[in-house]
Amino acid sequence: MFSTVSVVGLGYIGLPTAAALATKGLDVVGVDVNRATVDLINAGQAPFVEPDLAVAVSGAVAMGRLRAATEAEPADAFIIAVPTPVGDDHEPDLSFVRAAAAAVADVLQPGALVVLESTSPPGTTLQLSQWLAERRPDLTFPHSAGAAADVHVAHCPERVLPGRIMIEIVTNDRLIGGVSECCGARAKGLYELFAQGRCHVTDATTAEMAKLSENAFRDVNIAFANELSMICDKLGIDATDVITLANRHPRVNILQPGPGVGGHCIAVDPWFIVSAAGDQARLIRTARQVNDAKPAHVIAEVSKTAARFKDPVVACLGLAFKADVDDLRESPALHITTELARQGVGRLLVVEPHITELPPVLADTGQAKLVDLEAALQESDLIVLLVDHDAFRGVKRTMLRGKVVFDTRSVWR
Ligand code: SAJ
Repeated sequence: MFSTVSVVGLGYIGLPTAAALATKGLDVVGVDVNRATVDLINAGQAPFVEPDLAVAVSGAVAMGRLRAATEAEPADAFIIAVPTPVGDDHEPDLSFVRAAAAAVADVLQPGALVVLESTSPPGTTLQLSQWLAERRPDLTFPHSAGAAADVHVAHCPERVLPGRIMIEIVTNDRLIGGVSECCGARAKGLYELFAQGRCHVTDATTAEMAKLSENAFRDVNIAFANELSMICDKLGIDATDVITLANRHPRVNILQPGPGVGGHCIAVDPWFIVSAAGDQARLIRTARQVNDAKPAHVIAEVSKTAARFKDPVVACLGLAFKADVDDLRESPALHITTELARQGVGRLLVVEPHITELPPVLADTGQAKLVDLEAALQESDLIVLLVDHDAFRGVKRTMLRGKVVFDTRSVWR
């Protein structure tokens, strides 16, 4: 039985999960180190843009089912949803998981369940169990005590798509990896309280690897599309035509090339596999390299063309890592725009409907100005479409007349 659940980490995964549990009548305490996030949530507001999240948070807070705090408190179950980034060397950085483990360990009581939702390298959930045990020698844990353990530990990787989180958090199937069989069964009981998809139970390392495989699969497929687009640029033919025609085959489904792969998931998680099995993960590593090389290709193409103009005005449309989100993390669009500004290719007019001021990395170049779409279209010589936001799809083609257009997302065809 679960009546209180603590969600550690109130970001893109933790907060929607907390809201989903609270909506089902559980008492949820969200824990975050960021005081501003905690204050906003307690005021019934969501600290980032995600469809339907704001209403879920304000409803859950108003009903008294959800509150936030900066310190962990005892609960029947803990869900850890903290970042698992990679360092500059592409090695996993588990420091946030370790800090969350310490915070949870200090308030653990016998009978509690601890679930790791953060996408993690193989072996992390077992490691989590060990970290908890090191801090709580008075309790037993499943990596050593198995079914008899005082505390249950499991992995349940998040699998929701930014932009559709509130729908997918309920409808997606879940993978549940128990450190022991009874840990898996217990975690399944928790997720079945709000998940309508099936909960598939396995061991912790298999669940970790299955989640990483999902994102590596997508990364490899996007890399194929991006590589094709660079080949087509060299051959002077249109990659979108090539892909559209190839996709008329019943067993071919090539994804969309873009300015590169961004976000905190697909651009990161495949490195966990490379780190765990570098000699074997050759295709996965190469795909990462191909996708990481795409922004430089776009920058080179735009700079080459801009050099033909005297004092060109360049409109960069979109900074987010993908359509219709405000998330700039690991965004190729932001990287490309910043690099164009640093290289001084011209006066940059930046349009990003989901933000109100330029991020410091771009503002600090002193070369870019945030403007609205209409101004950018009117004043620019070159237009670089970097994100397929809905707001850009409706642009009248007459507005593009006489301009040089780089449509990296094939929106205006
Ligand atoms: N992209 C392309 N071409 C495409 C598809 C995507 O260039 O055809 C780019 C996007 O613009 C973006 C990046 O790839 O920069 C990733 O976007 P995405 O929409 O493919 O995925 P994410 O990172 O938003 O979410 C993924 C999802 N995983 C899979 O679809 C296998 C999601 O279900 C995961 O929960 C999420 O990673 C995660 O948190 O791991």
